[in-house]
Amino acid sequence: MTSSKAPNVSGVESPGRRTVKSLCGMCAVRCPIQVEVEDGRVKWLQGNPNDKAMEASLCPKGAAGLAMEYDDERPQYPLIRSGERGSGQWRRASWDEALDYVAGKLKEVIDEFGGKGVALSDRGGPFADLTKSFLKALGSPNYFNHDCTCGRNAHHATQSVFGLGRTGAVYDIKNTKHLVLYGRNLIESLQVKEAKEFISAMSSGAKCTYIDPRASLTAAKATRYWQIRPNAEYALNLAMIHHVLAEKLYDAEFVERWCTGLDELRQAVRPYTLEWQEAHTGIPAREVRQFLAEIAAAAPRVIFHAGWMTARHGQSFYTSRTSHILNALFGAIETPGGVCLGKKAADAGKKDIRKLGDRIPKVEEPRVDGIGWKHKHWDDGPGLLHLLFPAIESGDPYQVGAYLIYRHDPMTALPDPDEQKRYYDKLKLIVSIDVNYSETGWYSDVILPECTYLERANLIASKGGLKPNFQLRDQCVAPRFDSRPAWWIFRELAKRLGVGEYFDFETIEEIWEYQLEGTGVSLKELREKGVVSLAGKPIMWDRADGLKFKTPSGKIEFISRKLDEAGFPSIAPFQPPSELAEDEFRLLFGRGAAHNHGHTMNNPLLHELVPENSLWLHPERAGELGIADGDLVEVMSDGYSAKGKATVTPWIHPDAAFMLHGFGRTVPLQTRACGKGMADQRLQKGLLTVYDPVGGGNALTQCTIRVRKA
Ligand SMILES: Nc1nc2c(c(=O)[nH]1)N[C@H]1C(S)=C(S)[C@@H](COP(=O)(O)OP(=O)(O)OC[C@H]3O[C@@H](n4cnc5c(=O)[nH]c(N)nc54)[C@H](O)[C@@H]3O)O[C@H]1N2
Ligand SMILES: Nc1nc2c(c(=O)[nH]1)N[C@H]1C(S)=C(S)[C@@H](COP(=O)(O)OP(=O)(O)OC[C@H]3O[C@@H](n4cnc5c(=O)[nH]c(N)nc54)[C@H](O)[C@@H]3O)O[C@H]1N2
Ligand code: SF4
Ligand SMILES: [Mo]
Repeated sequence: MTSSKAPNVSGVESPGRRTVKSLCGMCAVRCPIQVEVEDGRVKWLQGNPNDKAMEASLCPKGAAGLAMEYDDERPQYPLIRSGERGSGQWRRASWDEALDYVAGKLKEVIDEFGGKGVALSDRGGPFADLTKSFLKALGSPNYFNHDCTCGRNAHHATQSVFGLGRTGAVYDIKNTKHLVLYGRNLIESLQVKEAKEFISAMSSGAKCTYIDPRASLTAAKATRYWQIRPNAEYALNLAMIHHVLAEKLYDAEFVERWCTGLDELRQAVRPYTLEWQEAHTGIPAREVRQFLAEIAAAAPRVIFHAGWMTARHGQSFYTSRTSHILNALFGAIETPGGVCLGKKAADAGKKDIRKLGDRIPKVEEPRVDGIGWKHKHWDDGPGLLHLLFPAIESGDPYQVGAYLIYRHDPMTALPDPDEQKRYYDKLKLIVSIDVNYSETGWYSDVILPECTYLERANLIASKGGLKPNFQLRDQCVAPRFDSRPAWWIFRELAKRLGVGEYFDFETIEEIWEYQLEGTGVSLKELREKGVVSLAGKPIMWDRADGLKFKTPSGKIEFISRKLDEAGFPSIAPFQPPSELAEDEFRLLFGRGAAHNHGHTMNNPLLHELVPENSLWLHPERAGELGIADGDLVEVMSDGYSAKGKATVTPWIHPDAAFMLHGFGRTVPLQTRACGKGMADQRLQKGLLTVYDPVGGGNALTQCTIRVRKA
């Protein structure tokens, strides 16, 4: 078996100029891009001009793709650990050697525990057919992704109301009259198209109410900002629903036609008046009353954003759930400027792409995290990664021995990396497939370097929305180092494990042809355009008779039968956040426009823009501690502390402290980022297995800290 040469897409090494349509890979939004290549080098990156909403632009991270590509501080060849885990001692390996090593260990695990003893997590998204198929071929149900620390609560909440996943609720921001955001920081935690739509709506006179304990740049663009007490917005939503029902501000016709459970909803929110919420949220009742009058006047062109990430506490699920109930009460469903229902290829009358997994027999084994059998109210797709850890420790319901990590960094993305290590130490094999040195990669047994997004091609992506489409990430240049694309890596492992028949593709073009068969879309067109839309215009269903909800009742469920069956209330009583001791702060976190999670901190350009994070503190609280703006502070949580600068500002709630996520890197080979700033996930001590019991997502904002001047 020879694996000495990277499997380049044909033509990629030809001299001269080429223009390639592809997808950005600097974050998981995957904006359509156009790449100018000259003599095998990337010269210019911009948004795909065919995509009108992109207007050829990129965000700062997208533009810094060039700096990432030509940076040498990334893994350049396979590495096998030669010292203790985490010791930073590695030896260089050839691909054959590294793959033989990984396959050998996987075989041992499979012989001992069966295929189900192999778990894998990745970044999810439209390319996950590859990793899911790999596991399926091994007979493992244990596919996980990042989502337990991202959108899971909002996902499950959206399912409980509409029967659709989180991304099945499509916000028509461009045409809205009033957008309500609960910490959804559209301007900084951005997707290029969405940020542009927001600015365009605001310049056409739309209003935005932004609710967040700290004022982000989105607050600066909003027409109203409420500095809400952290983790209390569910109280606000309950009271708003109460008021909307009591004052009959809702769209009775829409609710009568499409919603179930109105009477029970009315009953459930009876105790929660606008005055009641004031004590919990700090938002004056009269302001909420005025706000709801504005919303009622603008309805149905209004959006209560159910969140992507936002606050992550024990009742996040109910916050998202009640936001969608508010959307439904105002009739803001499947209407311009409201929340539209996502469509798939079939809704455009087209055949979707074929999956690699279609050819592989179904796995009958139960998931190790209990989802689908023990926990039936959760979607079994990517499960909940935090539930893998206790199973690794207890061997209940069965033993997992190997963990493959592809485009994921759990020691940055999940709380308390030190606690994670305890679990990892029970595994026989940990492999990281990454383009960077991740925190988890550094603690693993083998690092397999993937080619960067500019150096590789991916499977074709099928994307839902109002205009479902197919998208292609094409290869722009040959890899600079001894790295390989994921499809090749998993194929090579599959071959070594005796399931190569399911991955019998020599080139990515063969995979693309397989995927496109019968769809009516040609590879030629896809490569020319980068994105091929399956519908001429946005598909909107008829609100009189054509809406489709995949709930048990076929309607919008204010009261969910599925939740009932699982023993959870559809509208739970509000639980105030735990009391803070006098010297405690609730640690909040979020993103800035210049970085993506923890993997751009070492990018030469982005590092220059934002080299470290700081701790936001309210002047009153900072004053009590003798801390002035710019002072060095020590931030402490149970048994862990970090040092960084203080930003003293009234734009943060006095109960809270805030920092950007992703800093405080520890891998010494990332010389720019190593040791700079503070790592929020390391401060989240003891929270690895603390989660919202109904939504399933990690309760990250339940973290409390103490601060002193350093
Ligand atoms: N404390 C705290 N925890 C959080 C968050 C937070 O704000 N605070 N945010 C949460 C959210 S919203 C999310 S989505 C998750 C994100 O968590 P992750 O998905 O883990 O985050 P990323 O840094 O995007 O990517 C993970 C890894 O993918 C690698 N990578 C990037 N591009 C490629 C590529 O092309 N190929 C390969 N093979 N690897 C690549 C990166 O180098 C990085 O090591 O974290 C969550 N966890
Ligand atoms: N530049 C950039 N853009 C990104 C990403 C990135 O890494 N960088 N990541 C992408 C990903 S994976 C995701 S999930 C999205 C996340 O996008 P968002 O959901 O917008 O999430 P965050 O940036 O984490 O912002 C969270 C905000 O919630 C606020 N918050 C904290 N507690 C509360 C509370 O109790 N109530 C309210 N109302 N607000 C609260 C915080 O103060 C913070 O401002 O961003 C995406 N876009
Ligand atoms: S939002 Fe920025 S980094 Fe993310 S895909 Fe789009 S251009 Fe790239
Ligand atoms: Mo996320």
